[in-house]
Amino acid sequence: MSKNPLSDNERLKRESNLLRGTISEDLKDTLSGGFKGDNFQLIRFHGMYQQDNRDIRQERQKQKLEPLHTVMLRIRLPGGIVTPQQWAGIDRFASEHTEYASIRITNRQAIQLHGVLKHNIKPVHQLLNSLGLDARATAGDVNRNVLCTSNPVESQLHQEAYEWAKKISEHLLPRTRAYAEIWLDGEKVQSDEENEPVLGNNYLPRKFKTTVVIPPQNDVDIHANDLNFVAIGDDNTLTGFNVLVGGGLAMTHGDETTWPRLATDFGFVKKENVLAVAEAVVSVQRDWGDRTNRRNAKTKYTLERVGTDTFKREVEERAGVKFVTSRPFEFTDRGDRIGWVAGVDNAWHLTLFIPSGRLTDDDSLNRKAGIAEIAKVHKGDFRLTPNQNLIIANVADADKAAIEALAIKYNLIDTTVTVQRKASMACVSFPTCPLAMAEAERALPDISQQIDAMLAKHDMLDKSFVFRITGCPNGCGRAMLAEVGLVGRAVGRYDLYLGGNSNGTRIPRLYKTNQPTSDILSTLDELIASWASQNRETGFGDYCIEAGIVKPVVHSPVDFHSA
Ligand code: SRM
Ligand code: SF4
Repeated sequence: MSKNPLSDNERLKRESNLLRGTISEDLKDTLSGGFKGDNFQLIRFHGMYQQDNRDIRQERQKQKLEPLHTVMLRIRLPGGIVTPQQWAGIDRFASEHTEYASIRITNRQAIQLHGVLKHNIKPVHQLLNSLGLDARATAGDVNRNVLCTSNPVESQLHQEAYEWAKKISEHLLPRTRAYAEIWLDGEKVQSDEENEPVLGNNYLPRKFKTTVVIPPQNDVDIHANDLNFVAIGDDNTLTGFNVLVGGGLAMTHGDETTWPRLATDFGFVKKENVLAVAEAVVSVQRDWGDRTNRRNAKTKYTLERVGTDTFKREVEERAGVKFVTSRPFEFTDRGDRIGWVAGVDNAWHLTLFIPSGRLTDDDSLNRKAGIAEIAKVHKGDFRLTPNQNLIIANVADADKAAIEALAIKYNLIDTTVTVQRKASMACVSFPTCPLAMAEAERALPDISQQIDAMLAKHDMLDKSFVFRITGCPNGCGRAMLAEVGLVGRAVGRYDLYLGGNSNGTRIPRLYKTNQPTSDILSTLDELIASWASQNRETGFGDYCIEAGIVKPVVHSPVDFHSA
């Protein structure tokens, strides 16, 4: 383990009195809209990030005004399931009490509310509590929202897999009463009466991400995650899970000690061992992760430093479980099936394409109002997908026509959206993300249109490739698992990565760096032309490898940064 001093985040976690800090006192300070000192970071463990609108930052600076501080609040939704009543409550709050009046579906099946003013923070936590929801551990150095393959349509395994996602989420939550005390006026407890048996009183070295996935779908993008449970069934009965550890996508421009990494296969475990294995993986990372350098603190770096066999043996020892050889499985797809599908249980499910997961009534489309109207009559539930879309799930035959009429009325069904647009994703980026270097969500519509035009030119509109833009190398848009990925460098400039594959099991390689958007599009135009003329039946990412345009990344810690 490194002899370097611990990072300052370690001090603040240690001194935080199990995540309380002085947040309650800070809330009373109405002179500033922001949080002071350690509280700025500590509120993340309670599911919030302090932000300001970057579009108006300079203007406020000129006027000698403090940035207009608000928080972005992320709601915890394991497996992305929300009831219509919960949706209605969230929608009302977003409309009446947030700066942007939007609901943002994230690519980890959560909901983000941007622009919550300080005096509205406590009320929103209380509202969530009254709806049976919370924002616990959706940010900070803890296990985040647990993903589960969202599509209930194709698999008998879904309900049980979803129950496991919920159980894992609950099991790995912080146990501190800080959240209840600060936001819900819960009874105060002496923190020395409390402990964090799983996460440890200093919490984890870095964020930690977990999924439950049902092949052949890889909608959750397992290789972006620290810990993955791949559901294995016999005769439609769940028997257990293959476990894959140590995926992650973030990197830092110019720092070759950082890289995206695919998760490593540890083997199969029976379903009754899931919580023990989850706890053991978390606890090994808790104890062995690097707490001196946050850039190298995630599980992927711990695995490479100590060796995957050593890490795996320690997990077996702590869990009291032996991994056996993984059961065969195959991923064939990551996208959502937009439109109506009858599920295995004969209920109907309508998947709506929501551009970048953004629901707002600020445009003429009124999609946010549309979902609110559907919530008033819908008797099933809503499911958020890791592709930032929304499923109106479990609709009875008799209710189908009414739901569809509302979806059409509020522009939620758009038959002109191309397959390529559906396979494209962007992170939030400007104006709310403080780390953004280039546009992503706001740039995607225009870039997508131009890519569609290129495909049309070559009579390829029925083809698509996974295309993703991320506003900085933190990689929230999962460009590092795209067939074509753009990673922001500066406003209007990106690195272009090529050669990932359609099912998300290969990391793409840098092809051109720091290019203006127009040059990236010209390059893509040429590449699509050669794909169309030479081998249009091969996926574009595979074509880039086969044609020698880029070499495949085989083991990224070793070869990601080589030419
Ligand atoms: Fe992310 C930080 C948005 C998925 C890697 N991410 C951020 C913050 C909170 C910026 C900040 O720290 O102040 C962004 C807020 C922007 C805003 O205004 O809303 C942000 N990340 C998002 C979301 C909303 C992107 C989206 O368009 O859907 C996703 C929220 C997921 C959720 O519900 O929890 C989101 N972030 C991801 C993913 C993809 C994934 O997990 O599947 C990644 C890459 C996978 C990984 O973790 O390796 C990702 N986000 C990061 C990182 C880099 C972490 C690292 O290992 O270094 C940061 C910065 C950090 O943690 O220091 C970050
Ligand atoms: Fe912000 Fe960067 Fe994440 Fe995009 S990738 S949301 S710009 S941190």
